[in-house]
Amino acid sequence: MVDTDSAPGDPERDREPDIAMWGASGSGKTAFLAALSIALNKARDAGWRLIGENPVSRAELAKLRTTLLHARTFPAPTEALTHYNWLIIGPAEAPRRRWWWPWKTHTVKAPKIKLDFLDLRGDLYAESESNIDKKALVDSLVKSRGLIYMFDPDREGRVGDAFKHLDAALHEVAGRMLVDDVYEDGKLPHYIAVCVTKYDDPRVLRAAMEAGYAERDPSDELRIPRVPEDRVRDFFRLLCRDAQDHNAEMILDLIDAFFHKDRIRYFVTSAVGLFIDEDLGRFDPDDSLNVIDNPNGGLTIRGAVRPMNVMEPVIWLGRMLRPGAMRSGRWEA
Ligand SMILES: Nc1nc2c(ncn2[C@@H]2O[C@H](COP(=O)(O)OP(=O)(O)O)[C@@H](O)[C@H]2O)c(=O)[nH]1
Ligand SMILES: [Mg+2]
Repeated sequence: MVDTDSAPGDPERDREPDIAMWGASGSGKTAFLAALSIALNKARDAGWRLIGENPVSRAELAKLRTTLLHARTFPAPTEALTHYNWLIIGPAEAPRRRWWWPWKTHTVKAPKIKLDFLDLRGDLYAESESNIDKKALVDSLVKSRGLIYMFDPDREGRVGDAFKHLDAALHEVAGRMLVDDVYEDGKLPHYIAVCVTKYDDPRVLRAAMEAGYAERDPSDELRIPRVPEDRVRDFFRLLCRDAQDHNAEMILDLIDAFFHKDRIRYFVTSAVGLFIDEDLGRFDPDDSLNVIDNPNGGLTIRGAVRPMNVMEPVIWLGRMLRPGAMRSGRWEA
């Protein structure tokens, strides 16, 4: 039920909801954030906005958006450990009346969620980040209550180190949070959105289509193949199975071991979305690539940027972490 009457000693009471993002370098974190502001802008009616809390974060947000929308390419790999503080502001609810004060309406504040994003050095596929970077990352995970965990199936197919990274990070966080008796059930208190990135990448899309995970909704004008919500976890398992590292299959077990089952959700995401030929007006499986190689050795985005499931994980976490939200992990309308 509604969690407004948590016990006075409850460590979760009155805390500011805070989301941290994490994933191997090159897994698509920066691109995801660039796409997040675009996705939130496109869906204005949903009423959620992303803003920078300080001048540096604001400037970076504008830069990321411009790179994707106007330069039509991906943000450059991060040079140094950078800490961004962004705020996601949700729609204010309708004013409420209280029974003991029925003549006065009580304005319900717009939900605010901190998005604490630590962009680690982006020297792609670096073997290990420095100790300072690691400490900052673990600090940010410990402080947060919502996690966005990025899993890049393409990288897993080649490098295969997601299990090693996840295992190490979760043990560090658990070592800091679970040794005393605050969380008596032995699980971390976070909600976690596990995001499979780069769905538009032909290897990922093909895997989804060939294994029958991608379905086209006849009511969707663009006929974009999507993995239905209730099958994403199984699709994730398939990708882990196909990974370079056989341990990858244990990623699901690892997540289950550390988090409450009803606080885990899986999403299939893409920062740029699939290519849609505007003349044809719908998805064509033989022409779905939205990125092409450019002469500078980078990638150019071909068509419109249509972020896929970029806003959804963040809003889900926002709703779950909102003071008074249902703690069951169920999507609350
Ligand atoms: N096809 C495709 N490639 C992506 C996507 N997101 C990221 N990438 C690629 O992955 C690279 C690394 O992404 P980046 O966001 O910098 O990763 P980070 O190190 O986790 O911040 C980018 O330069 C792109 O080439 C996506 O949604 N689709
Ligand atoms: Mg980055």
